[in-house]
Amino acid sequence: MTASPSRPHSHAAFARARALIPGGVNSPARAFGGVGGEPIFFERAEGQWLTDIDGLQYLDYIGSWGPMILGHRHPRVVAAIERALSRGTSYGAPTEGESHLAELIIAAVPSIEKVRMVSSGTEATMSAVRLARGFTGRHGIVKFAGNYHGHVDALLVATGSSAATLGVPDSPGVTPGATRDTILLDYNATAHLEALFAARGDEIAAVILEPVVGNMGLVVPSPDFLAAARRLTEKHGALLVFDEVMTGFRLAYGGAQEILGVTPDLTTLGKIVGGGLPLGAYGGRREIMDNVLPAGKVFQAGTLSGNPLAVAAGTATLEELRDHSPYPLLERHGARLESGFRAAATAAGVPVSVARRGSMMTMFFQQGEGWPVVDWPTACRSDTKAYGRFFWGMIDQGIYLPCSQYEALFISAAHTDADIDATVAAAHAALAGM
Ligand code: KE4
Repeated sequence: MTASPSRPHSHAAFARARALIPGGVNSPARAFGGVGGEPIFFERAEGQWLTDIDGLQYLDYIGSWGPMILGHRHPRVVAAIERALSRGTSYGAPTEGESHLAELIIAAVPSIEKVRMVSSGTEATMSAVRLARGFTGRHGIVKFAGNYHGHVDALLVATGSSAATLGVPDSPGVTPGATRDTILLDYNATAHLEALFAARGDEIAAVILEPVVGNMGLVVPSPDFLAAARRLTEKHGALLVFDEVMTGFRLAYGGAQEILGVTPDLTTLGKIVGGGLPLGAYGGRREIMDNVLPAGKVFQAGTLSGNPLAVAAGTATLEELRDHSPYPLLERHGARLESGFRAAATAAGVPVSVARRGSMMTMFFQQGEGWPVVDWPTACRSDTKAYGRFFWGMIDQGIYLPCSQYEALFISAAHTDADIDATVAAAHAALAGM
């Protein structure tokens, strides 16, 4: 099933966009490459609902790839943006709102004593890597296959084998020089991480990882993996960087680090922290952050960093999350959706493995050899075509899931018990038809 027959306006819009914008989209994740067919164009959203340009409505389980934890157009967020808008849009000068948002972030995230705001998650991770290298005077950056940290040259490296390998550029235009100092391991490969540090610990500036992975589908860390990363970086004078662009304020108000009990040296944030407007951030211990220009010498800058509208949206979102914690509700919804999807797959005789943390979940279409999914090699064993059939089966019932097997779905605080029940019923129908 593709978008065009039942969505003529999206079909026409996509044809127009393709002539103007590479692939017709401003981010490849939206292109439906992982599920086939044409992307659907949307024109409005409210709460847990999306409306496309053909007037069709969908329960939204992408939430703009994470930011919309409160649902779309939350009244408190809309009002905050409108108040900020009435005073202007961008000054290129400091505002007190930025300090207020900084105070909220510092109060929430265990590892952050000082924070710098930027305009995207990519800017946050790029800046954190530069800062780690500037602070330690070292070059080596360790990353993990299946962990995505935005389109930073040094972190755009192929998913390598489970042994420590020198990063190989993953995209034309990323030069060998850009990834020469990038070391790639498999996620949860604790023994390999220990061996790497034993051999090259004094070369390593930082280890960067998703403390709960969303970008190969949902993969949780094994208990010893994060503990080893924390112990080894401490022992060898490297920094531990948690990329919480996706998990920050998502898994808990203090992010994954609050629930996992491991405190990194630096944390990167994005998505929810901007409340759906362009805002990212990176922060950590004062002694590290005070190396960032103009306090220190590590360069980083941005015309729209700390933009007043984005700061207003982020501040309202964090205050709402702090004042009315949605996390128990999100956990209840997640548990019901997980058990419902498992039951639907069992009833249909479709082999799947389901991974979930809070309101982030992935149903991998595979079982047996690759089960459970613990790293990129096991995630790669998924039947992406089967996922594509499931995706379209759900779309045809008005359920908008991530358009890739290698993404996590997101439940919002706007979703209701009835929405979860309807989604499970749709999964039964979609899987039965596979
Ligand atoms: P942005 O530059 O897209 O704001 O953030 C990059 C980024 C960094 N770190 C993590 C853990 C992330 O998940 C992301 C971005 N996530 C993808 C979805 N998996 C964004 C969707 C897209 O690229 O359009």
